[in-house]
Amino acid sequence: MKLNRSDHEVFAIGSLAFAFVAMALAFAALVTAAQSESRSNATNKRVAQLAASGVVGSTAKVTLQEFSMAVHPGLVQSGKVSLQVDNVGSIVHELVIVRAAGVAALPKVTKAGERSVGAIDEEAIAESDKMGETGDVAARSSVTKTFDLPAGTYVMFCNIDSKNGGRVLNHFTRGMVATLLVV
Ligand SMILES: [Cu+2]
Repeated sequence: MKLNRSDHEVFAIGSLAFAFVAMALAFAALVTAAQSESRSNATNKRVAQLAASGVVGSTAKVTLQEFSMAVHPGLVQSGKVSLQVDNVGSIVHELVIVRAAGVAALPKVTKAGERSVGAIDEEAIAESDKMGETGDVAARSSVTKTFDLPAGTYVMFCNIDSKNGGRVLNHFTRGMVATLLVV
């Protein structure tokens, strides 16, 4: 088939778009595979290659609001990791980052006391797994903070308790949690 110039261009743009989509899908699949708690050797090898490729950056954006936490991208390079934490909500939030296999692995408060039931029991987390926190991030404001993160899986959460008409409402229990993979 003989292609005229515009056909060539359409074909080229089409292949480029296809290559980009394929790359994005492969990347997403690898992130999912890498986040599973038991990685295969093949996945470990691909994660190592990806980490060495320079494709993975060392910054991520985290968006906080009532009541969710979203991180983009969810995969960063180990070492100094800079998190831009944007509170787009209308109340104060925070970001606490700890090393953990997953959300289920974190200790939870089982008896009402200083923290409400279901909140993360931060006092029960090993000091060596606590990577740091932003402190309070005011409504509609941003805080950028750098954390020193070796390769591993990290869970980020907001553990603030809000008083809501006499009831205590813990932000983690309402869904303010996200996972960050560091390779
Ligand atoms: Cu919060």
